[in-house]
Amino acid sequence: MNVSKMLPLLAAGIVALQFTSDAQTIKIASACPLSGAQAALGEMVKLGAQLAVEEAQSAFAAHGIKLELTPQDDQASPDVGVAVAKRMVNDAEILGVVGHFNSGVAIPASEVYKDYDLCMVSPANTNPKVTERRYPNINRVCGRDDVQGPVGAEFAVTELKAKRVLVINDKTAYGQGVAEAFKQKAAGLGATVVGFVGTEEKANFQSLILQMKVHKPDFVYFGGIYDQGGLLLKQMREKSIPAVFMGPDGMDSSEFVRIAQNAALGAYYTTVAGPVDQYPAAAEFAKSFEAKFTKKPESFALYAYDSANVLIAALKELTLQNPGQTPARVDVCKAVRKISFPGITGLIEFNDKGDRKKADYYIVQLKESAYPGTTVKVISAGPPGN
Ligand code: ABU
Repeated sequence: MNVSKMLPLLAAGIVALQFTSDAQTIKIASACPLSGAQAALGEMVKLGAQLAVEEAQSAFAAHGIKLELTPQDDQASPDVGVAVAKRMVNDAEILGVVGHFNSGVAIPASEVYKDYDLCMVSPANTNPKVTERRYPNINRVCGRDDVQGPVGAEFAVTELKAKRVLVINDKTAYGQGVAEAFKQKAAGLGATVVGFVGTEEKANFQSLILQMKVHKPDFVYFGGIYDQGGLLLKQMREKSIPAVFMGPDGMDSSEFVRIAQNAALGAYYTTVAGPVDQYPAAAEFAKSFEAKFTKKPESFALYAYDSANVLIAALKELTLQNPGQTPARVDVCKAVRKISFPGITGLIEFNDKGDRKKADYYIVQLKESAYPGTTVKVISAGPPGN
């Protein structure tokens, strides 16, 4: 049966997709932690990308192309991420990567992608270095930590009146970078930074809590991910540390609230991926996501959906230009870089570094111990220097 005859039947759900052995396959990979302590955030990235790919499959099938998602688990580890990247560049059918989640993984993995012109669109990497290297194949649809950190600091000092600030980080490229950016801005606005501490501790934060008892901060900023941040906050409250708590978008997960429990009440986080209710265009996406996966989409699922759709739009354009030919990876990179795509998170266009021309930054408070919190402020900004 030829493809044009199949389409009405497909639309009616009468036949399953069938491809001859010479059908062209194009794969989009998702690359994020699917196991380990950060798997909850990684799952949102994978599912967002999966929904976008599944929605696009029939359009590609009409041109004899089998579009697939190939989910990869980088375990939030730079070494595993590089190994995954090396494997992916050798699969000629992979023409784009949605990921990674962690900047500390994306930075070394993208050194591999660069040599093979494999296009990466990250829904979540916020460290400036991801795009500051100006690689033509590396892009992000989210904002950057040199804006996110200062946005949090300005809110902390000018609106919450933070005076004595303890800044903690997880010693990763992401956590340390965003904590530095927060610290500099908070100090510039007149707050006293009583300490800047890196920790890889995952279970027992008593030595940090001892420092809080000594230095008496009225504000604690934690640059890192929810698995550490949630537990740190829980243990702070158990030891009656009253300081206001804020973290960056690494806290943007229902797992943060599950781990911190009642201690989450009142905490703040900044995020580059706002709650679903902040995006009117995401209502349909949210319905389809919940119907398909029987769970609500969290913020980074929206950004992964948009990242995948940016790649899909570029691939559609290229396959229409040259029917029957697999697009060259380098052409995918070029098409993505010049895209103007109306995503569910707004218009997506990249500058010459691969940063989104205008990104949104949210300040969210957990007014109840329930995710997502309440958006208290939204700032739209371009990347620094633009
Ligand atoms: N920005 C969310 C945390 C991931 C990262 O950039 O490392």
